[in-house]
Amino acid sequence: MEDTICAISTSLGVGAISIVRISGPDTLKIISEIFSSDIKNVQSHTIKYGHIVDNGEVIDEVLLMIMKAPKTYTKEDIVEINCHGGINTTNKILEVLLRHGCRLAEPGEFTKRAYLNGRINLLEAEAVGELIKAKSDSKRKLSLNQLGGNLTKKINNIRDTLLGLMANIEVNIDYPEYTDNLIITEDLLRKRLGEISQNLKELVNGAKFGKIVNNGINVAIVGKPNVGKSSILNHLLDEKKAIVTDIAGTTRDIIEGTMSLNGIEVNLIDTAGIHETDDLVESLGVQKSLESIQNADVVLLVIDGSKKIDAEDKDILSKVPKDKTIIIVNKSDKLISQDIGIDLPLVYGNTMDLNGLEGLKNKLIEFFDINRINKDLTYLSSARQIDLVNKANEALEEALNNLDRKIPIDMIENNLKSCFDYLGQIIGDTYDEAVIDRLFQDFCVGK
Ligand SMILES: Nc1nc2c(ncn2[C@@H]2O[C@H](COP(=O)(O)OP(=O)(O)O)[C@@H](O)[C@H]2O)c(=O)[nH]1
Ligand SMILES: [Mg+2]
Repeated sequence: MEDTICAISTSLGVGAISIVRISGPDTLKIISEIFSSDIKNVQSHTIKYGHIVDNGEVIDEVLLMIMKAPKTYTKEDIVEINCHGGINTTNKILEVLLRHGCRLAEPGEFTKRAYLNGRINLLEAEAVGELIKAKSDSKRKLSLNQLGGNLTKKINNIRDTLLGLMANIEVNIDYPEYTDNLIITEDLLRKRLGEISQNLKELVNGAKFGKIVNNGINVAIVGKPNVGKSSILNHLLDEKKAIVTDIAGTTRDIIEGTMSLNGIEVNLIDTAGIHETDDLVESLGVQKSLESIQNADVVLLVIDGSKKIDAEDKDILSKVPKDKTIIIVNKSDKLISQDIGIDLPLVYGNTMDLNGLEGLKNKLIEFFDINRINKDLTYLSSARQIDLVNKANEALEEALNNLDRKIPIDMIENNLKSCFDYLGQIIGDTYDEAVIDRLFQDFCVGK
C-alpha cells in the first residue's frame, strides 16, 4: 500500500461531471504537480477550484475535494477530482495522473485499503460492494444495515462471550488450585453454550432471509401436461411469455420469468409436463423438469381441478420434496371436488379470473415469511458469510455434543476456538489472502 492509486469512480459515458479518485501517500504531491496551485498546505476536507494543467496545456476546469489522512475512506490522503463529464476529459485526467506516478487501481482497491487499514471490517466491505449493485429497495436496505454495524456488534458479542469462556476454562485447567476463579462446572458450561447457541441460531436463521433478499426465490412450476402450468406462469407475470394450447406437450423447454412479491424477487420456472413419452425432444424436457425440482426453493405442483387425480399426478407427487411443495389445484372455475386428499399446503386457483391466483401469492408470502423478512433486514447474506456462520454453528453444536458425551474439556475448548475463528473470518478479523482477493475482484473500479 505504498503506492498511490487512481481510478475513474463514476461510470464512463456522457454526463455532467465525472469523479477521478486518488488515494495514497503521494496524493498531495502528485496533485500539486498537475493543479494550478500547490495544495499541500490546504486544510483537510475542503474544496478547491482550479485547473488541471499538463505541460502548460489546460486539460479541464475542476473542483478538488481534498481529504487528508486519517479521516478518509481509505485512511490515506485522498483527493477526488470533480471534472467535466464525458469520456475524453475524464480519460485525459486519468492519463496525466498515471504519467505523474499514480498506479491504476484494481477493482475495489479503495475499499480493500479501507479494510486493510482498519476503517471497515470485511462484512462492511462486502456490503459496500453489494450496495452499489443493489437493484431493489430490500437489497439496498440489507446492504446498508450490514454497513451500519449492528451485525458486526452481534458477532463481536458472541466472540467476546466465547473468548471469556475459553479464558476461564484455561485458568481452571492451568491453575486448579485457584479457587477464587469462577469454576466452570458441567452445568454452567452447558448453560453458557446454550446461550451462545441461541444467539448463533438467530444469525443462522437470519442468513436464510438474507439469502432470499439477495438471490430471490426459485419457484419451479411442475405437473403433468395440460394442467395449466404455462397459463399460471403467464398469469403471474402478466405477460404471454409461454405458449398455451390444449395440446399436451406444448412446453418442451424451461421458460423463466421474474415477478416481485413485496419487494422480494421471485424467479418462476415453467417446465415441460412430466409424463412417459417416446418423443426424444419432449423426454429431454421432462428430464429438465425433474432437474428444476431439485434446484427449486419451492415446487408448485399443479393439478387440474376439473378432473380426478390420476396415476400420473400421483407419480409426480412421489417425486417432489414434501417439505418444499405447494399444491395448486388449478382450473377452480371448473372444480369437481374440494376434497383433493393430499396432505400438503394447498391453494385453489384459476387463470381465467383476474385475481384467480391471489391465494397463491399469499401462500408464498406465508411460506417464506416474507413479511417478517422485510421488517428487519439485518442479516448475513453472501454465500461466504452463510457458509461461515453455518460452520460456526456446527462447531458449537459439536461442543454441546462433546459435553453430553463427557469428552475432556480441552477438546470442547477446541470446538469453541473453531467457532470463534469462523465468526472472526466473517468480519475479516482473521483472513486468507486468496479469499480477500476474490472478494474484491467483483467490485467496480474506483470503489
Ligand atoms: N377452465 C380453465 N382452463 C384453463 C385454466 N388454466 C389453463 N387452462 C387451459 O388448459 C389448457 C392447458 O394450459 P397450459 O397452460 O398450456 O397447460 P400446461 O401444459 O400445464 O402448460 C389450455 O387450453 C388452457 O387454456 C383455468 O384456470 N381454467
Ligand atoms: Mg406448458
